[in-house]
Amino acid sequence: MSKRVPGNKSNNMDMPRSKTAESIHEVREMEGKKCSSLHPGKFKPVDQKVAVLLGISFPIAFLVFWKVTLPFFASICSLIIGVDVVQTLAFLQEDIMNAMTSPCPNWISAEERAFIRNSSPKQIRRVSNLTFAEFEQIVNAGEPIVVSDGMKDWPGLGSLNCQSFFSKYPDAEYFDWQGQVITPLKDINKRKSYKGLECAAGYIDVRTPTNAKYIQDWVNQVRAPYFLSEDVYTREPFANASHPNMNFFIGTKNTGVSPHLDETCDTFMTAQFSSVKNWSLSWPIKEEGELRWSNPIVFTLYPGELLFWFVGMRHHTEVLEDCSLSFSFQITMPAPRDYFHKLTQNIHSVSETDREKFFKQTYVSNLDFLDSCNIIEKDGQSFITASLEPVT
Ligand SMILES: O=C(O)CCC(=O)C(=O)O
Repeated sequence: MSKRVPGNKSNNMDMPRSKTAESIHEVREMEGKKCSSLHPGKFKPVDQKVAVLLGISFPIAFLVFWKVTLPFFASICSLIIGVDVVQTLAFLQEDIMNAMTSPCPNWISAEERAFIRNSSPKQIRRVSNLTFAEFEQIVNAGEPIVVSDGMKDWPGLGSLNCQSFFSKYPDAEYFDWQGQVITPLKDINKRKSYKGLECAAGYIDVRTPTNAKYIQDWVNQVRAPYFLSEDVYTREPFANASHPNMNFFIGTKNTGVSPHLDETCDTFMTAQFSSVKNWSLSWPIKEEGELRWSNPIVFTLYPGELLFWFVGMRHHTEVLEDCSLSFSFQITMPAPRDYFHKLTQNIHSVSETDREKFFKQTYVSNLDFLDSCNIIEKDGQSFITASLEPVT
């Protein structure tokens, strides 16, 4: 006798058709009992319409919760527990949302974004055909400035961009902020967890032993700005051609550098070679007896432009498209005299506790770094510098 196995096709062949259908129905009903606790005894496959309805309504419900319910409760809470707590929660909400929607690590917090959004109505001054006397006057006042024709005679302008830079200097060492690793440029597309140049943002320090062999080549790509009397970034005794005070920044779209302050006395000159970048700059001001950061001026820097900014200035950058390549130089001459005097006066007019609180907003580690800066005269020129020692 052959053994009958339920569900075996050959065993059901000789059954009447309606009986087979009945058995299948029974088996399905059994299966339904096993796996559905919502409707014990009855299994109904989910209706397609219901599935579509659920698929649409869930995101809508989430959106309503995120955009309406949560803000509504936030405003109720602000009345009960105070605006600061609610503001912190709102920043947290924005940080979570950014972390969920961006492929790159969050390089700027919601709180810092809010600081930048609250920008000054003042526009940055853009100049061209500048003379040294005009430049000296602008620097003296510490007014950040863009010189739109600043790189007009620079050999690297038009030919240097991220791709040409990567292929020309394959073993140059690049420090990637997201991964916190040093990578040779030829491997920039092979960074762990990223496809191609995705989220790449970092810098090249020209003075590492591997990079130093390219210094002369890099110096050859640039010129002393036409409105300066001489080459201020390779000028003795504060720098020289083999130790120029320069660094390179590389960044892809939507990456950037969060607001920070460089603890140095020098003036910065940034030269934009490729792509466009948004910048913000702010500086310490005193209002109603309190030290605070001025509302930032926000502007875009385009290829071929030079930007000058000064000691004590808090800044952030964000790449707007493709891949940005820029060089930053630290220069000491001419000195931002009036600006520096006002700055130190403001900083020292408040208590040490207040000064500490103020600088901590921007992660300054050496609270007294400004005390090491001096303005000196040499060969009929004024310099701002932390040291008289030649750079060796
Ligand atoms: O150029 C940039 O993107 C950042 C520059 C910067 O933060 C710096 O030089 O300190």
